[in-house]
Amino acid sequence: MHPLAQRVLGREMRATARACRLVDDRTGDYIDLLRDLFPSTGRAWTIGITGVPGAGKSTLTNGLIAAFRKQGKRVAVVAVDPTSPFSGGAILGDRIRMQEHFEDPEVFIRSLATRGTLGGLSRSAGDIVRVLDAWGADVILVETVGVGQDELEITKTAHTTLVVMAPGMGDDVQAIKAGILECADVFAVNKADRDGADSTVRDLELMIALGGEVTKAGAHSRGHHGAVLDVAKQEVSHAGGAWIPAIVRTVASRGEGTTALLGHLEKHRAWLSDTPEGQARREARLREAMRMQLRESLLEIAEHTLGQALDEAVARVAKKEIDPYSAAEELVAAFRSKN
Ligand SMILES: Nc1nc2c(ncn2[C@@H]2O[C@H](COP(=O)(O)OP(=O)(O)OP(=O)(O)O)[C@@H](O)[C@H]2O)c(=O)[nH]1
Ligand SMILES: [Mg+2]
Repeated sequence: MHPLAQRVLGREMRATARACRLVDDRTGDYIDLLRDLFPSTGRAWTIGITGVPGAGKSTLTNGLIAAFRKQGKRVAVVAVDPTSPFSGGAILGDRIRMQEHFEDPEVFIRSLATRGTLGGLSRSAGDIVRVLDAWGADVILVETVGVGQDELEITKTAHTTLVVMAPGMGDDVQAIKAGILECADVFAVNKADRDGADSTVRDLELMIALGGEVTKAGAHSRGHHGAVLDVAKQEVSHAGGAWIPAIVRTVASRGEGTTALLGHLEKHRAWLSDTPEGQARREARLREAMRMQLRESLLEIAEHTLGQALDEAVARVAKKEIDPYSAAEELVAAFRSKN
């Protein structure tokens, strides 16, 4: 067994931090480490927390940590900052907001910097979640900044997804609704102490009511993501066992609404484990994670196998000697012949 794996399973904080770093950097024998940890995973409940910048995700996360700690649960937090690993701003802010929990040996907080590759961020996040699962976390909160494609990918690997909104962001609701509907299980309308919370709640209610239509349109335009969307469509149209996203008003800075929020998150967790629809959703998400892993692995193998040929193809396309479609076909043929 990987020496670090043993120590992660022994719940050593320092070793777990090192394991996370190894996995985040993807250096050395990190795959061996993940392989050894895998049998001890599957126990943790992963909650993805996403939403527009400044909506109050970290403040809410902080409240949730406290609530889970009260229940005696071990909590891990992964703060994903897809902007820049060097800006440090958001992460520093998160650290300040969560610092009361830094001394708690039952709380593990880890920031994750982005890596350049497409899908790299979500894969790293998924792998780190597995490390923390093996460490013995009961709950893993994954906070991502923003609502871009990367964040949606990350939330797809979570069991339960919380989307944090704040008043006065109506236009953002419009802009992100297709993506959000696919993944939101619970909405927190935070900063409910401010004007406009009611109208944000109404926007969301309307969006959920129209959900079937929106999701259908989404499924049409993004047919290749079929598996996940089909499940989403079912949830919306089969009212019986369907999960209808809950909306909770919160004032995170005063800890208001946290209990109600926790209640809805727990309901969703029960739905996942106790209903056929919930189980189908879990499977769809596992499949999505598998596809992500496969995509990266295949690309890595292909790049390795093709080596020079890939660069040559790029050069030929640049010189317009060949179109990119034919070049890709040639590369696939070359790859096939070598395997
Ligand atoms: N009035 C009010 N302010 C709040 C509330 N919740 C959080 N804030 C404030 O809003 C600001 C942003 O909160 P964060 O928790 O950092 O928000 P975030 O979504 O994590 O922000 P990023 O990670 O930068 O995207 C902070 O100054 C909070 O104190 C609330 O319920 N009401
Ligand atoms: Mg934050």
